Amino acid sequence: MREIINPFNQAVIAKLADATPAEARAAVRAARVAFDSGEWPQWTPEERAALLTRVADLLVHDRSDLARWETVDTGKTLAESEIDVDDVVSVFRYYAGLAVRDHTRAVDAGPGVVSRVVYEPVGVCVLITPWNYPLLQASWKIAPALAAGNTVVVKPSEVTPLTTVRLVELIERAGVPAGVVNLVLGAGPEVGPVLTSAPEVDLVSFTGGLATGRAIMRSAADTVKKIALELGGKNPNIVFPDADFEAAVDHALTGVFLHAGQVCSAGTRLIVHADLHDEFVAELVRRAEKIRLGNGLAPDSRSGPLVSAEHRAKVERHVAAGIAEGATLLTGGRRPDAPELRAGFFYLPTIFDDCRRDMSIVREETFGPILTVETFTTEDEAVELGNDTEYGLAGAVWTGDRARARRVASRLRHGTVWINDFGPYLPQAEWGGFKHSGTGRELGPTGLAEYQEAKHIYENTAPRPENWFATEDDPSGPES
Ligand code: TXE
Repeated sequence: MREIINPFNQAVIAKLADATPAEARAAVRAARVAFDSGEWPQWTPEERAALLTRVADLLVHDRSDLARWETVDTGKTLAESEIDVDDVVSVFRYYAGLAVRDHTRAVDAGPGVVSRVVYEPVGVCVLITPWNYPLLQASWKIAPALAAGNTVVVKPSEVTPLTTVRLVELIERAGVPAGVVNLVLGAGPEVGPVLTSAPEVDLVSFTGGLATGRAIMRSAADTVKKIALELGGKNPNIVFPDADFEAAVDHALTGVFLHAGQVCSAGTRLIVHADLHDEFVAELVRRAEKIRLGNGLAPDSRSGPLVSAEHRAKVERHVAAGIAEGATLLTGGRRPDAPELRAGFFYLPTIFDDCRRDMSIVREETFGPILTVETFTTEDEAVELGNDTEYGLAGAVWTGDRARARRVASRLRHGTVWINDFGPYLPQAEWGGFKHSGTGRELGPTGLAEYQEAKHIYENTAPRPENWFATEDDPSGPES
């Protein structure tokens, strides 16, 4: 039995059985059978949409319960967990709407031909999710996969599986046929490769770390699966001197310290104009030192702990590297002293100044409450710094000059760019990364298309021979 720990106090909140490799294979087979010969493929788009809407209604009904579980499992504040549940509801409703839209495209192929492109489900989809936004990430994959008519095998993170277990229960209560949604629990390295290499699987959608993403791509290569990967980021937040100071400071703070920085799109790289640097950074430090860390369930907590002891150890290694490389530690850089936080995996909001782009703390994803500060003087330099990363998930530009904002936004090589904001995403708008941040997109119409195959149906309404291979002595010669 695997013990699931509340990262605030290390209390065991659940015990769950990991799947064996044989059970993981059985889940894949169940999904295959349900796709190939079950009742699910006969469901109309309207019936699938109604299922997703029922799931959304059940989520609304169980909102506070789910939010509580998400908080004790991940450590994030209850307010964040509630927002997560609301977002998950929106995602199910959005894909219920897209499911019933007829995506068939008629192609004009001239007289005597009816040509159509239709969109069909890919088949069996393996959906692997991380520990930072368990419920949200599961919904970004499950909702479009079901909307498109696929069957799925869901593998949540072994660190925070609880709300995914609940979500799968809700989907069953909503009336999904047996075998359509299958849940596999367990450690990634053990059950993961079983799922990602299984010949019966057509697609793998994964959100998690870069190293695991690479391993999954390799593992899925022999069977040429479709792959969608979201692999995090090292996201620049560029601030010009003419930005709205109050708004920019506020968003810079939440952009990096929300959920203790365990956010793939966290604004971990502050790239601030030299003229604004001193005032801006001093204010950030002042506010960072006031962030109330605590139990996610307590209404006055503004940030919880890191998710695990292992993860905090990684953050500590990165901070040590930053100091060794010569970055100036302005605040944080250690665990908090407060006795009531000792049992949790807390780490103080940390700000490093005098950072250079070649430092590991600027280049590698820490996934913790660590902000690095770099400065620039020209627009070109800001863009160059913002793009100087192997990742390309998200970035922001703050300026009062709209023309400049749009210029910079169009030059940043990131999948999402915010202008005078940091963090929002919409179910209707694509989410995903350039470069090593991944391949494919979630959310929006492309988030559905990932789970569809395009099929061209070419119908000749007046067939006649072409006689391409006719010869002079062949009676079926070409017509003159
Ligand atoms: O994630 P993993 P980890 C980053 C972040 C973090 C680092 C490592 O920098 O510090 O990744 O975190 C499953 N085959 N992100 O190790 O391993 C695993 O069980 C198949 C960014 O916790 O990527 C879990 O369900 N699956 C990220 C999922 O992969 C495997 C969010 C993610 O775990 C597997 C989280 C394998 N061989 C961490 N090995 C983001 N993009 O937001 C593991 N898994």
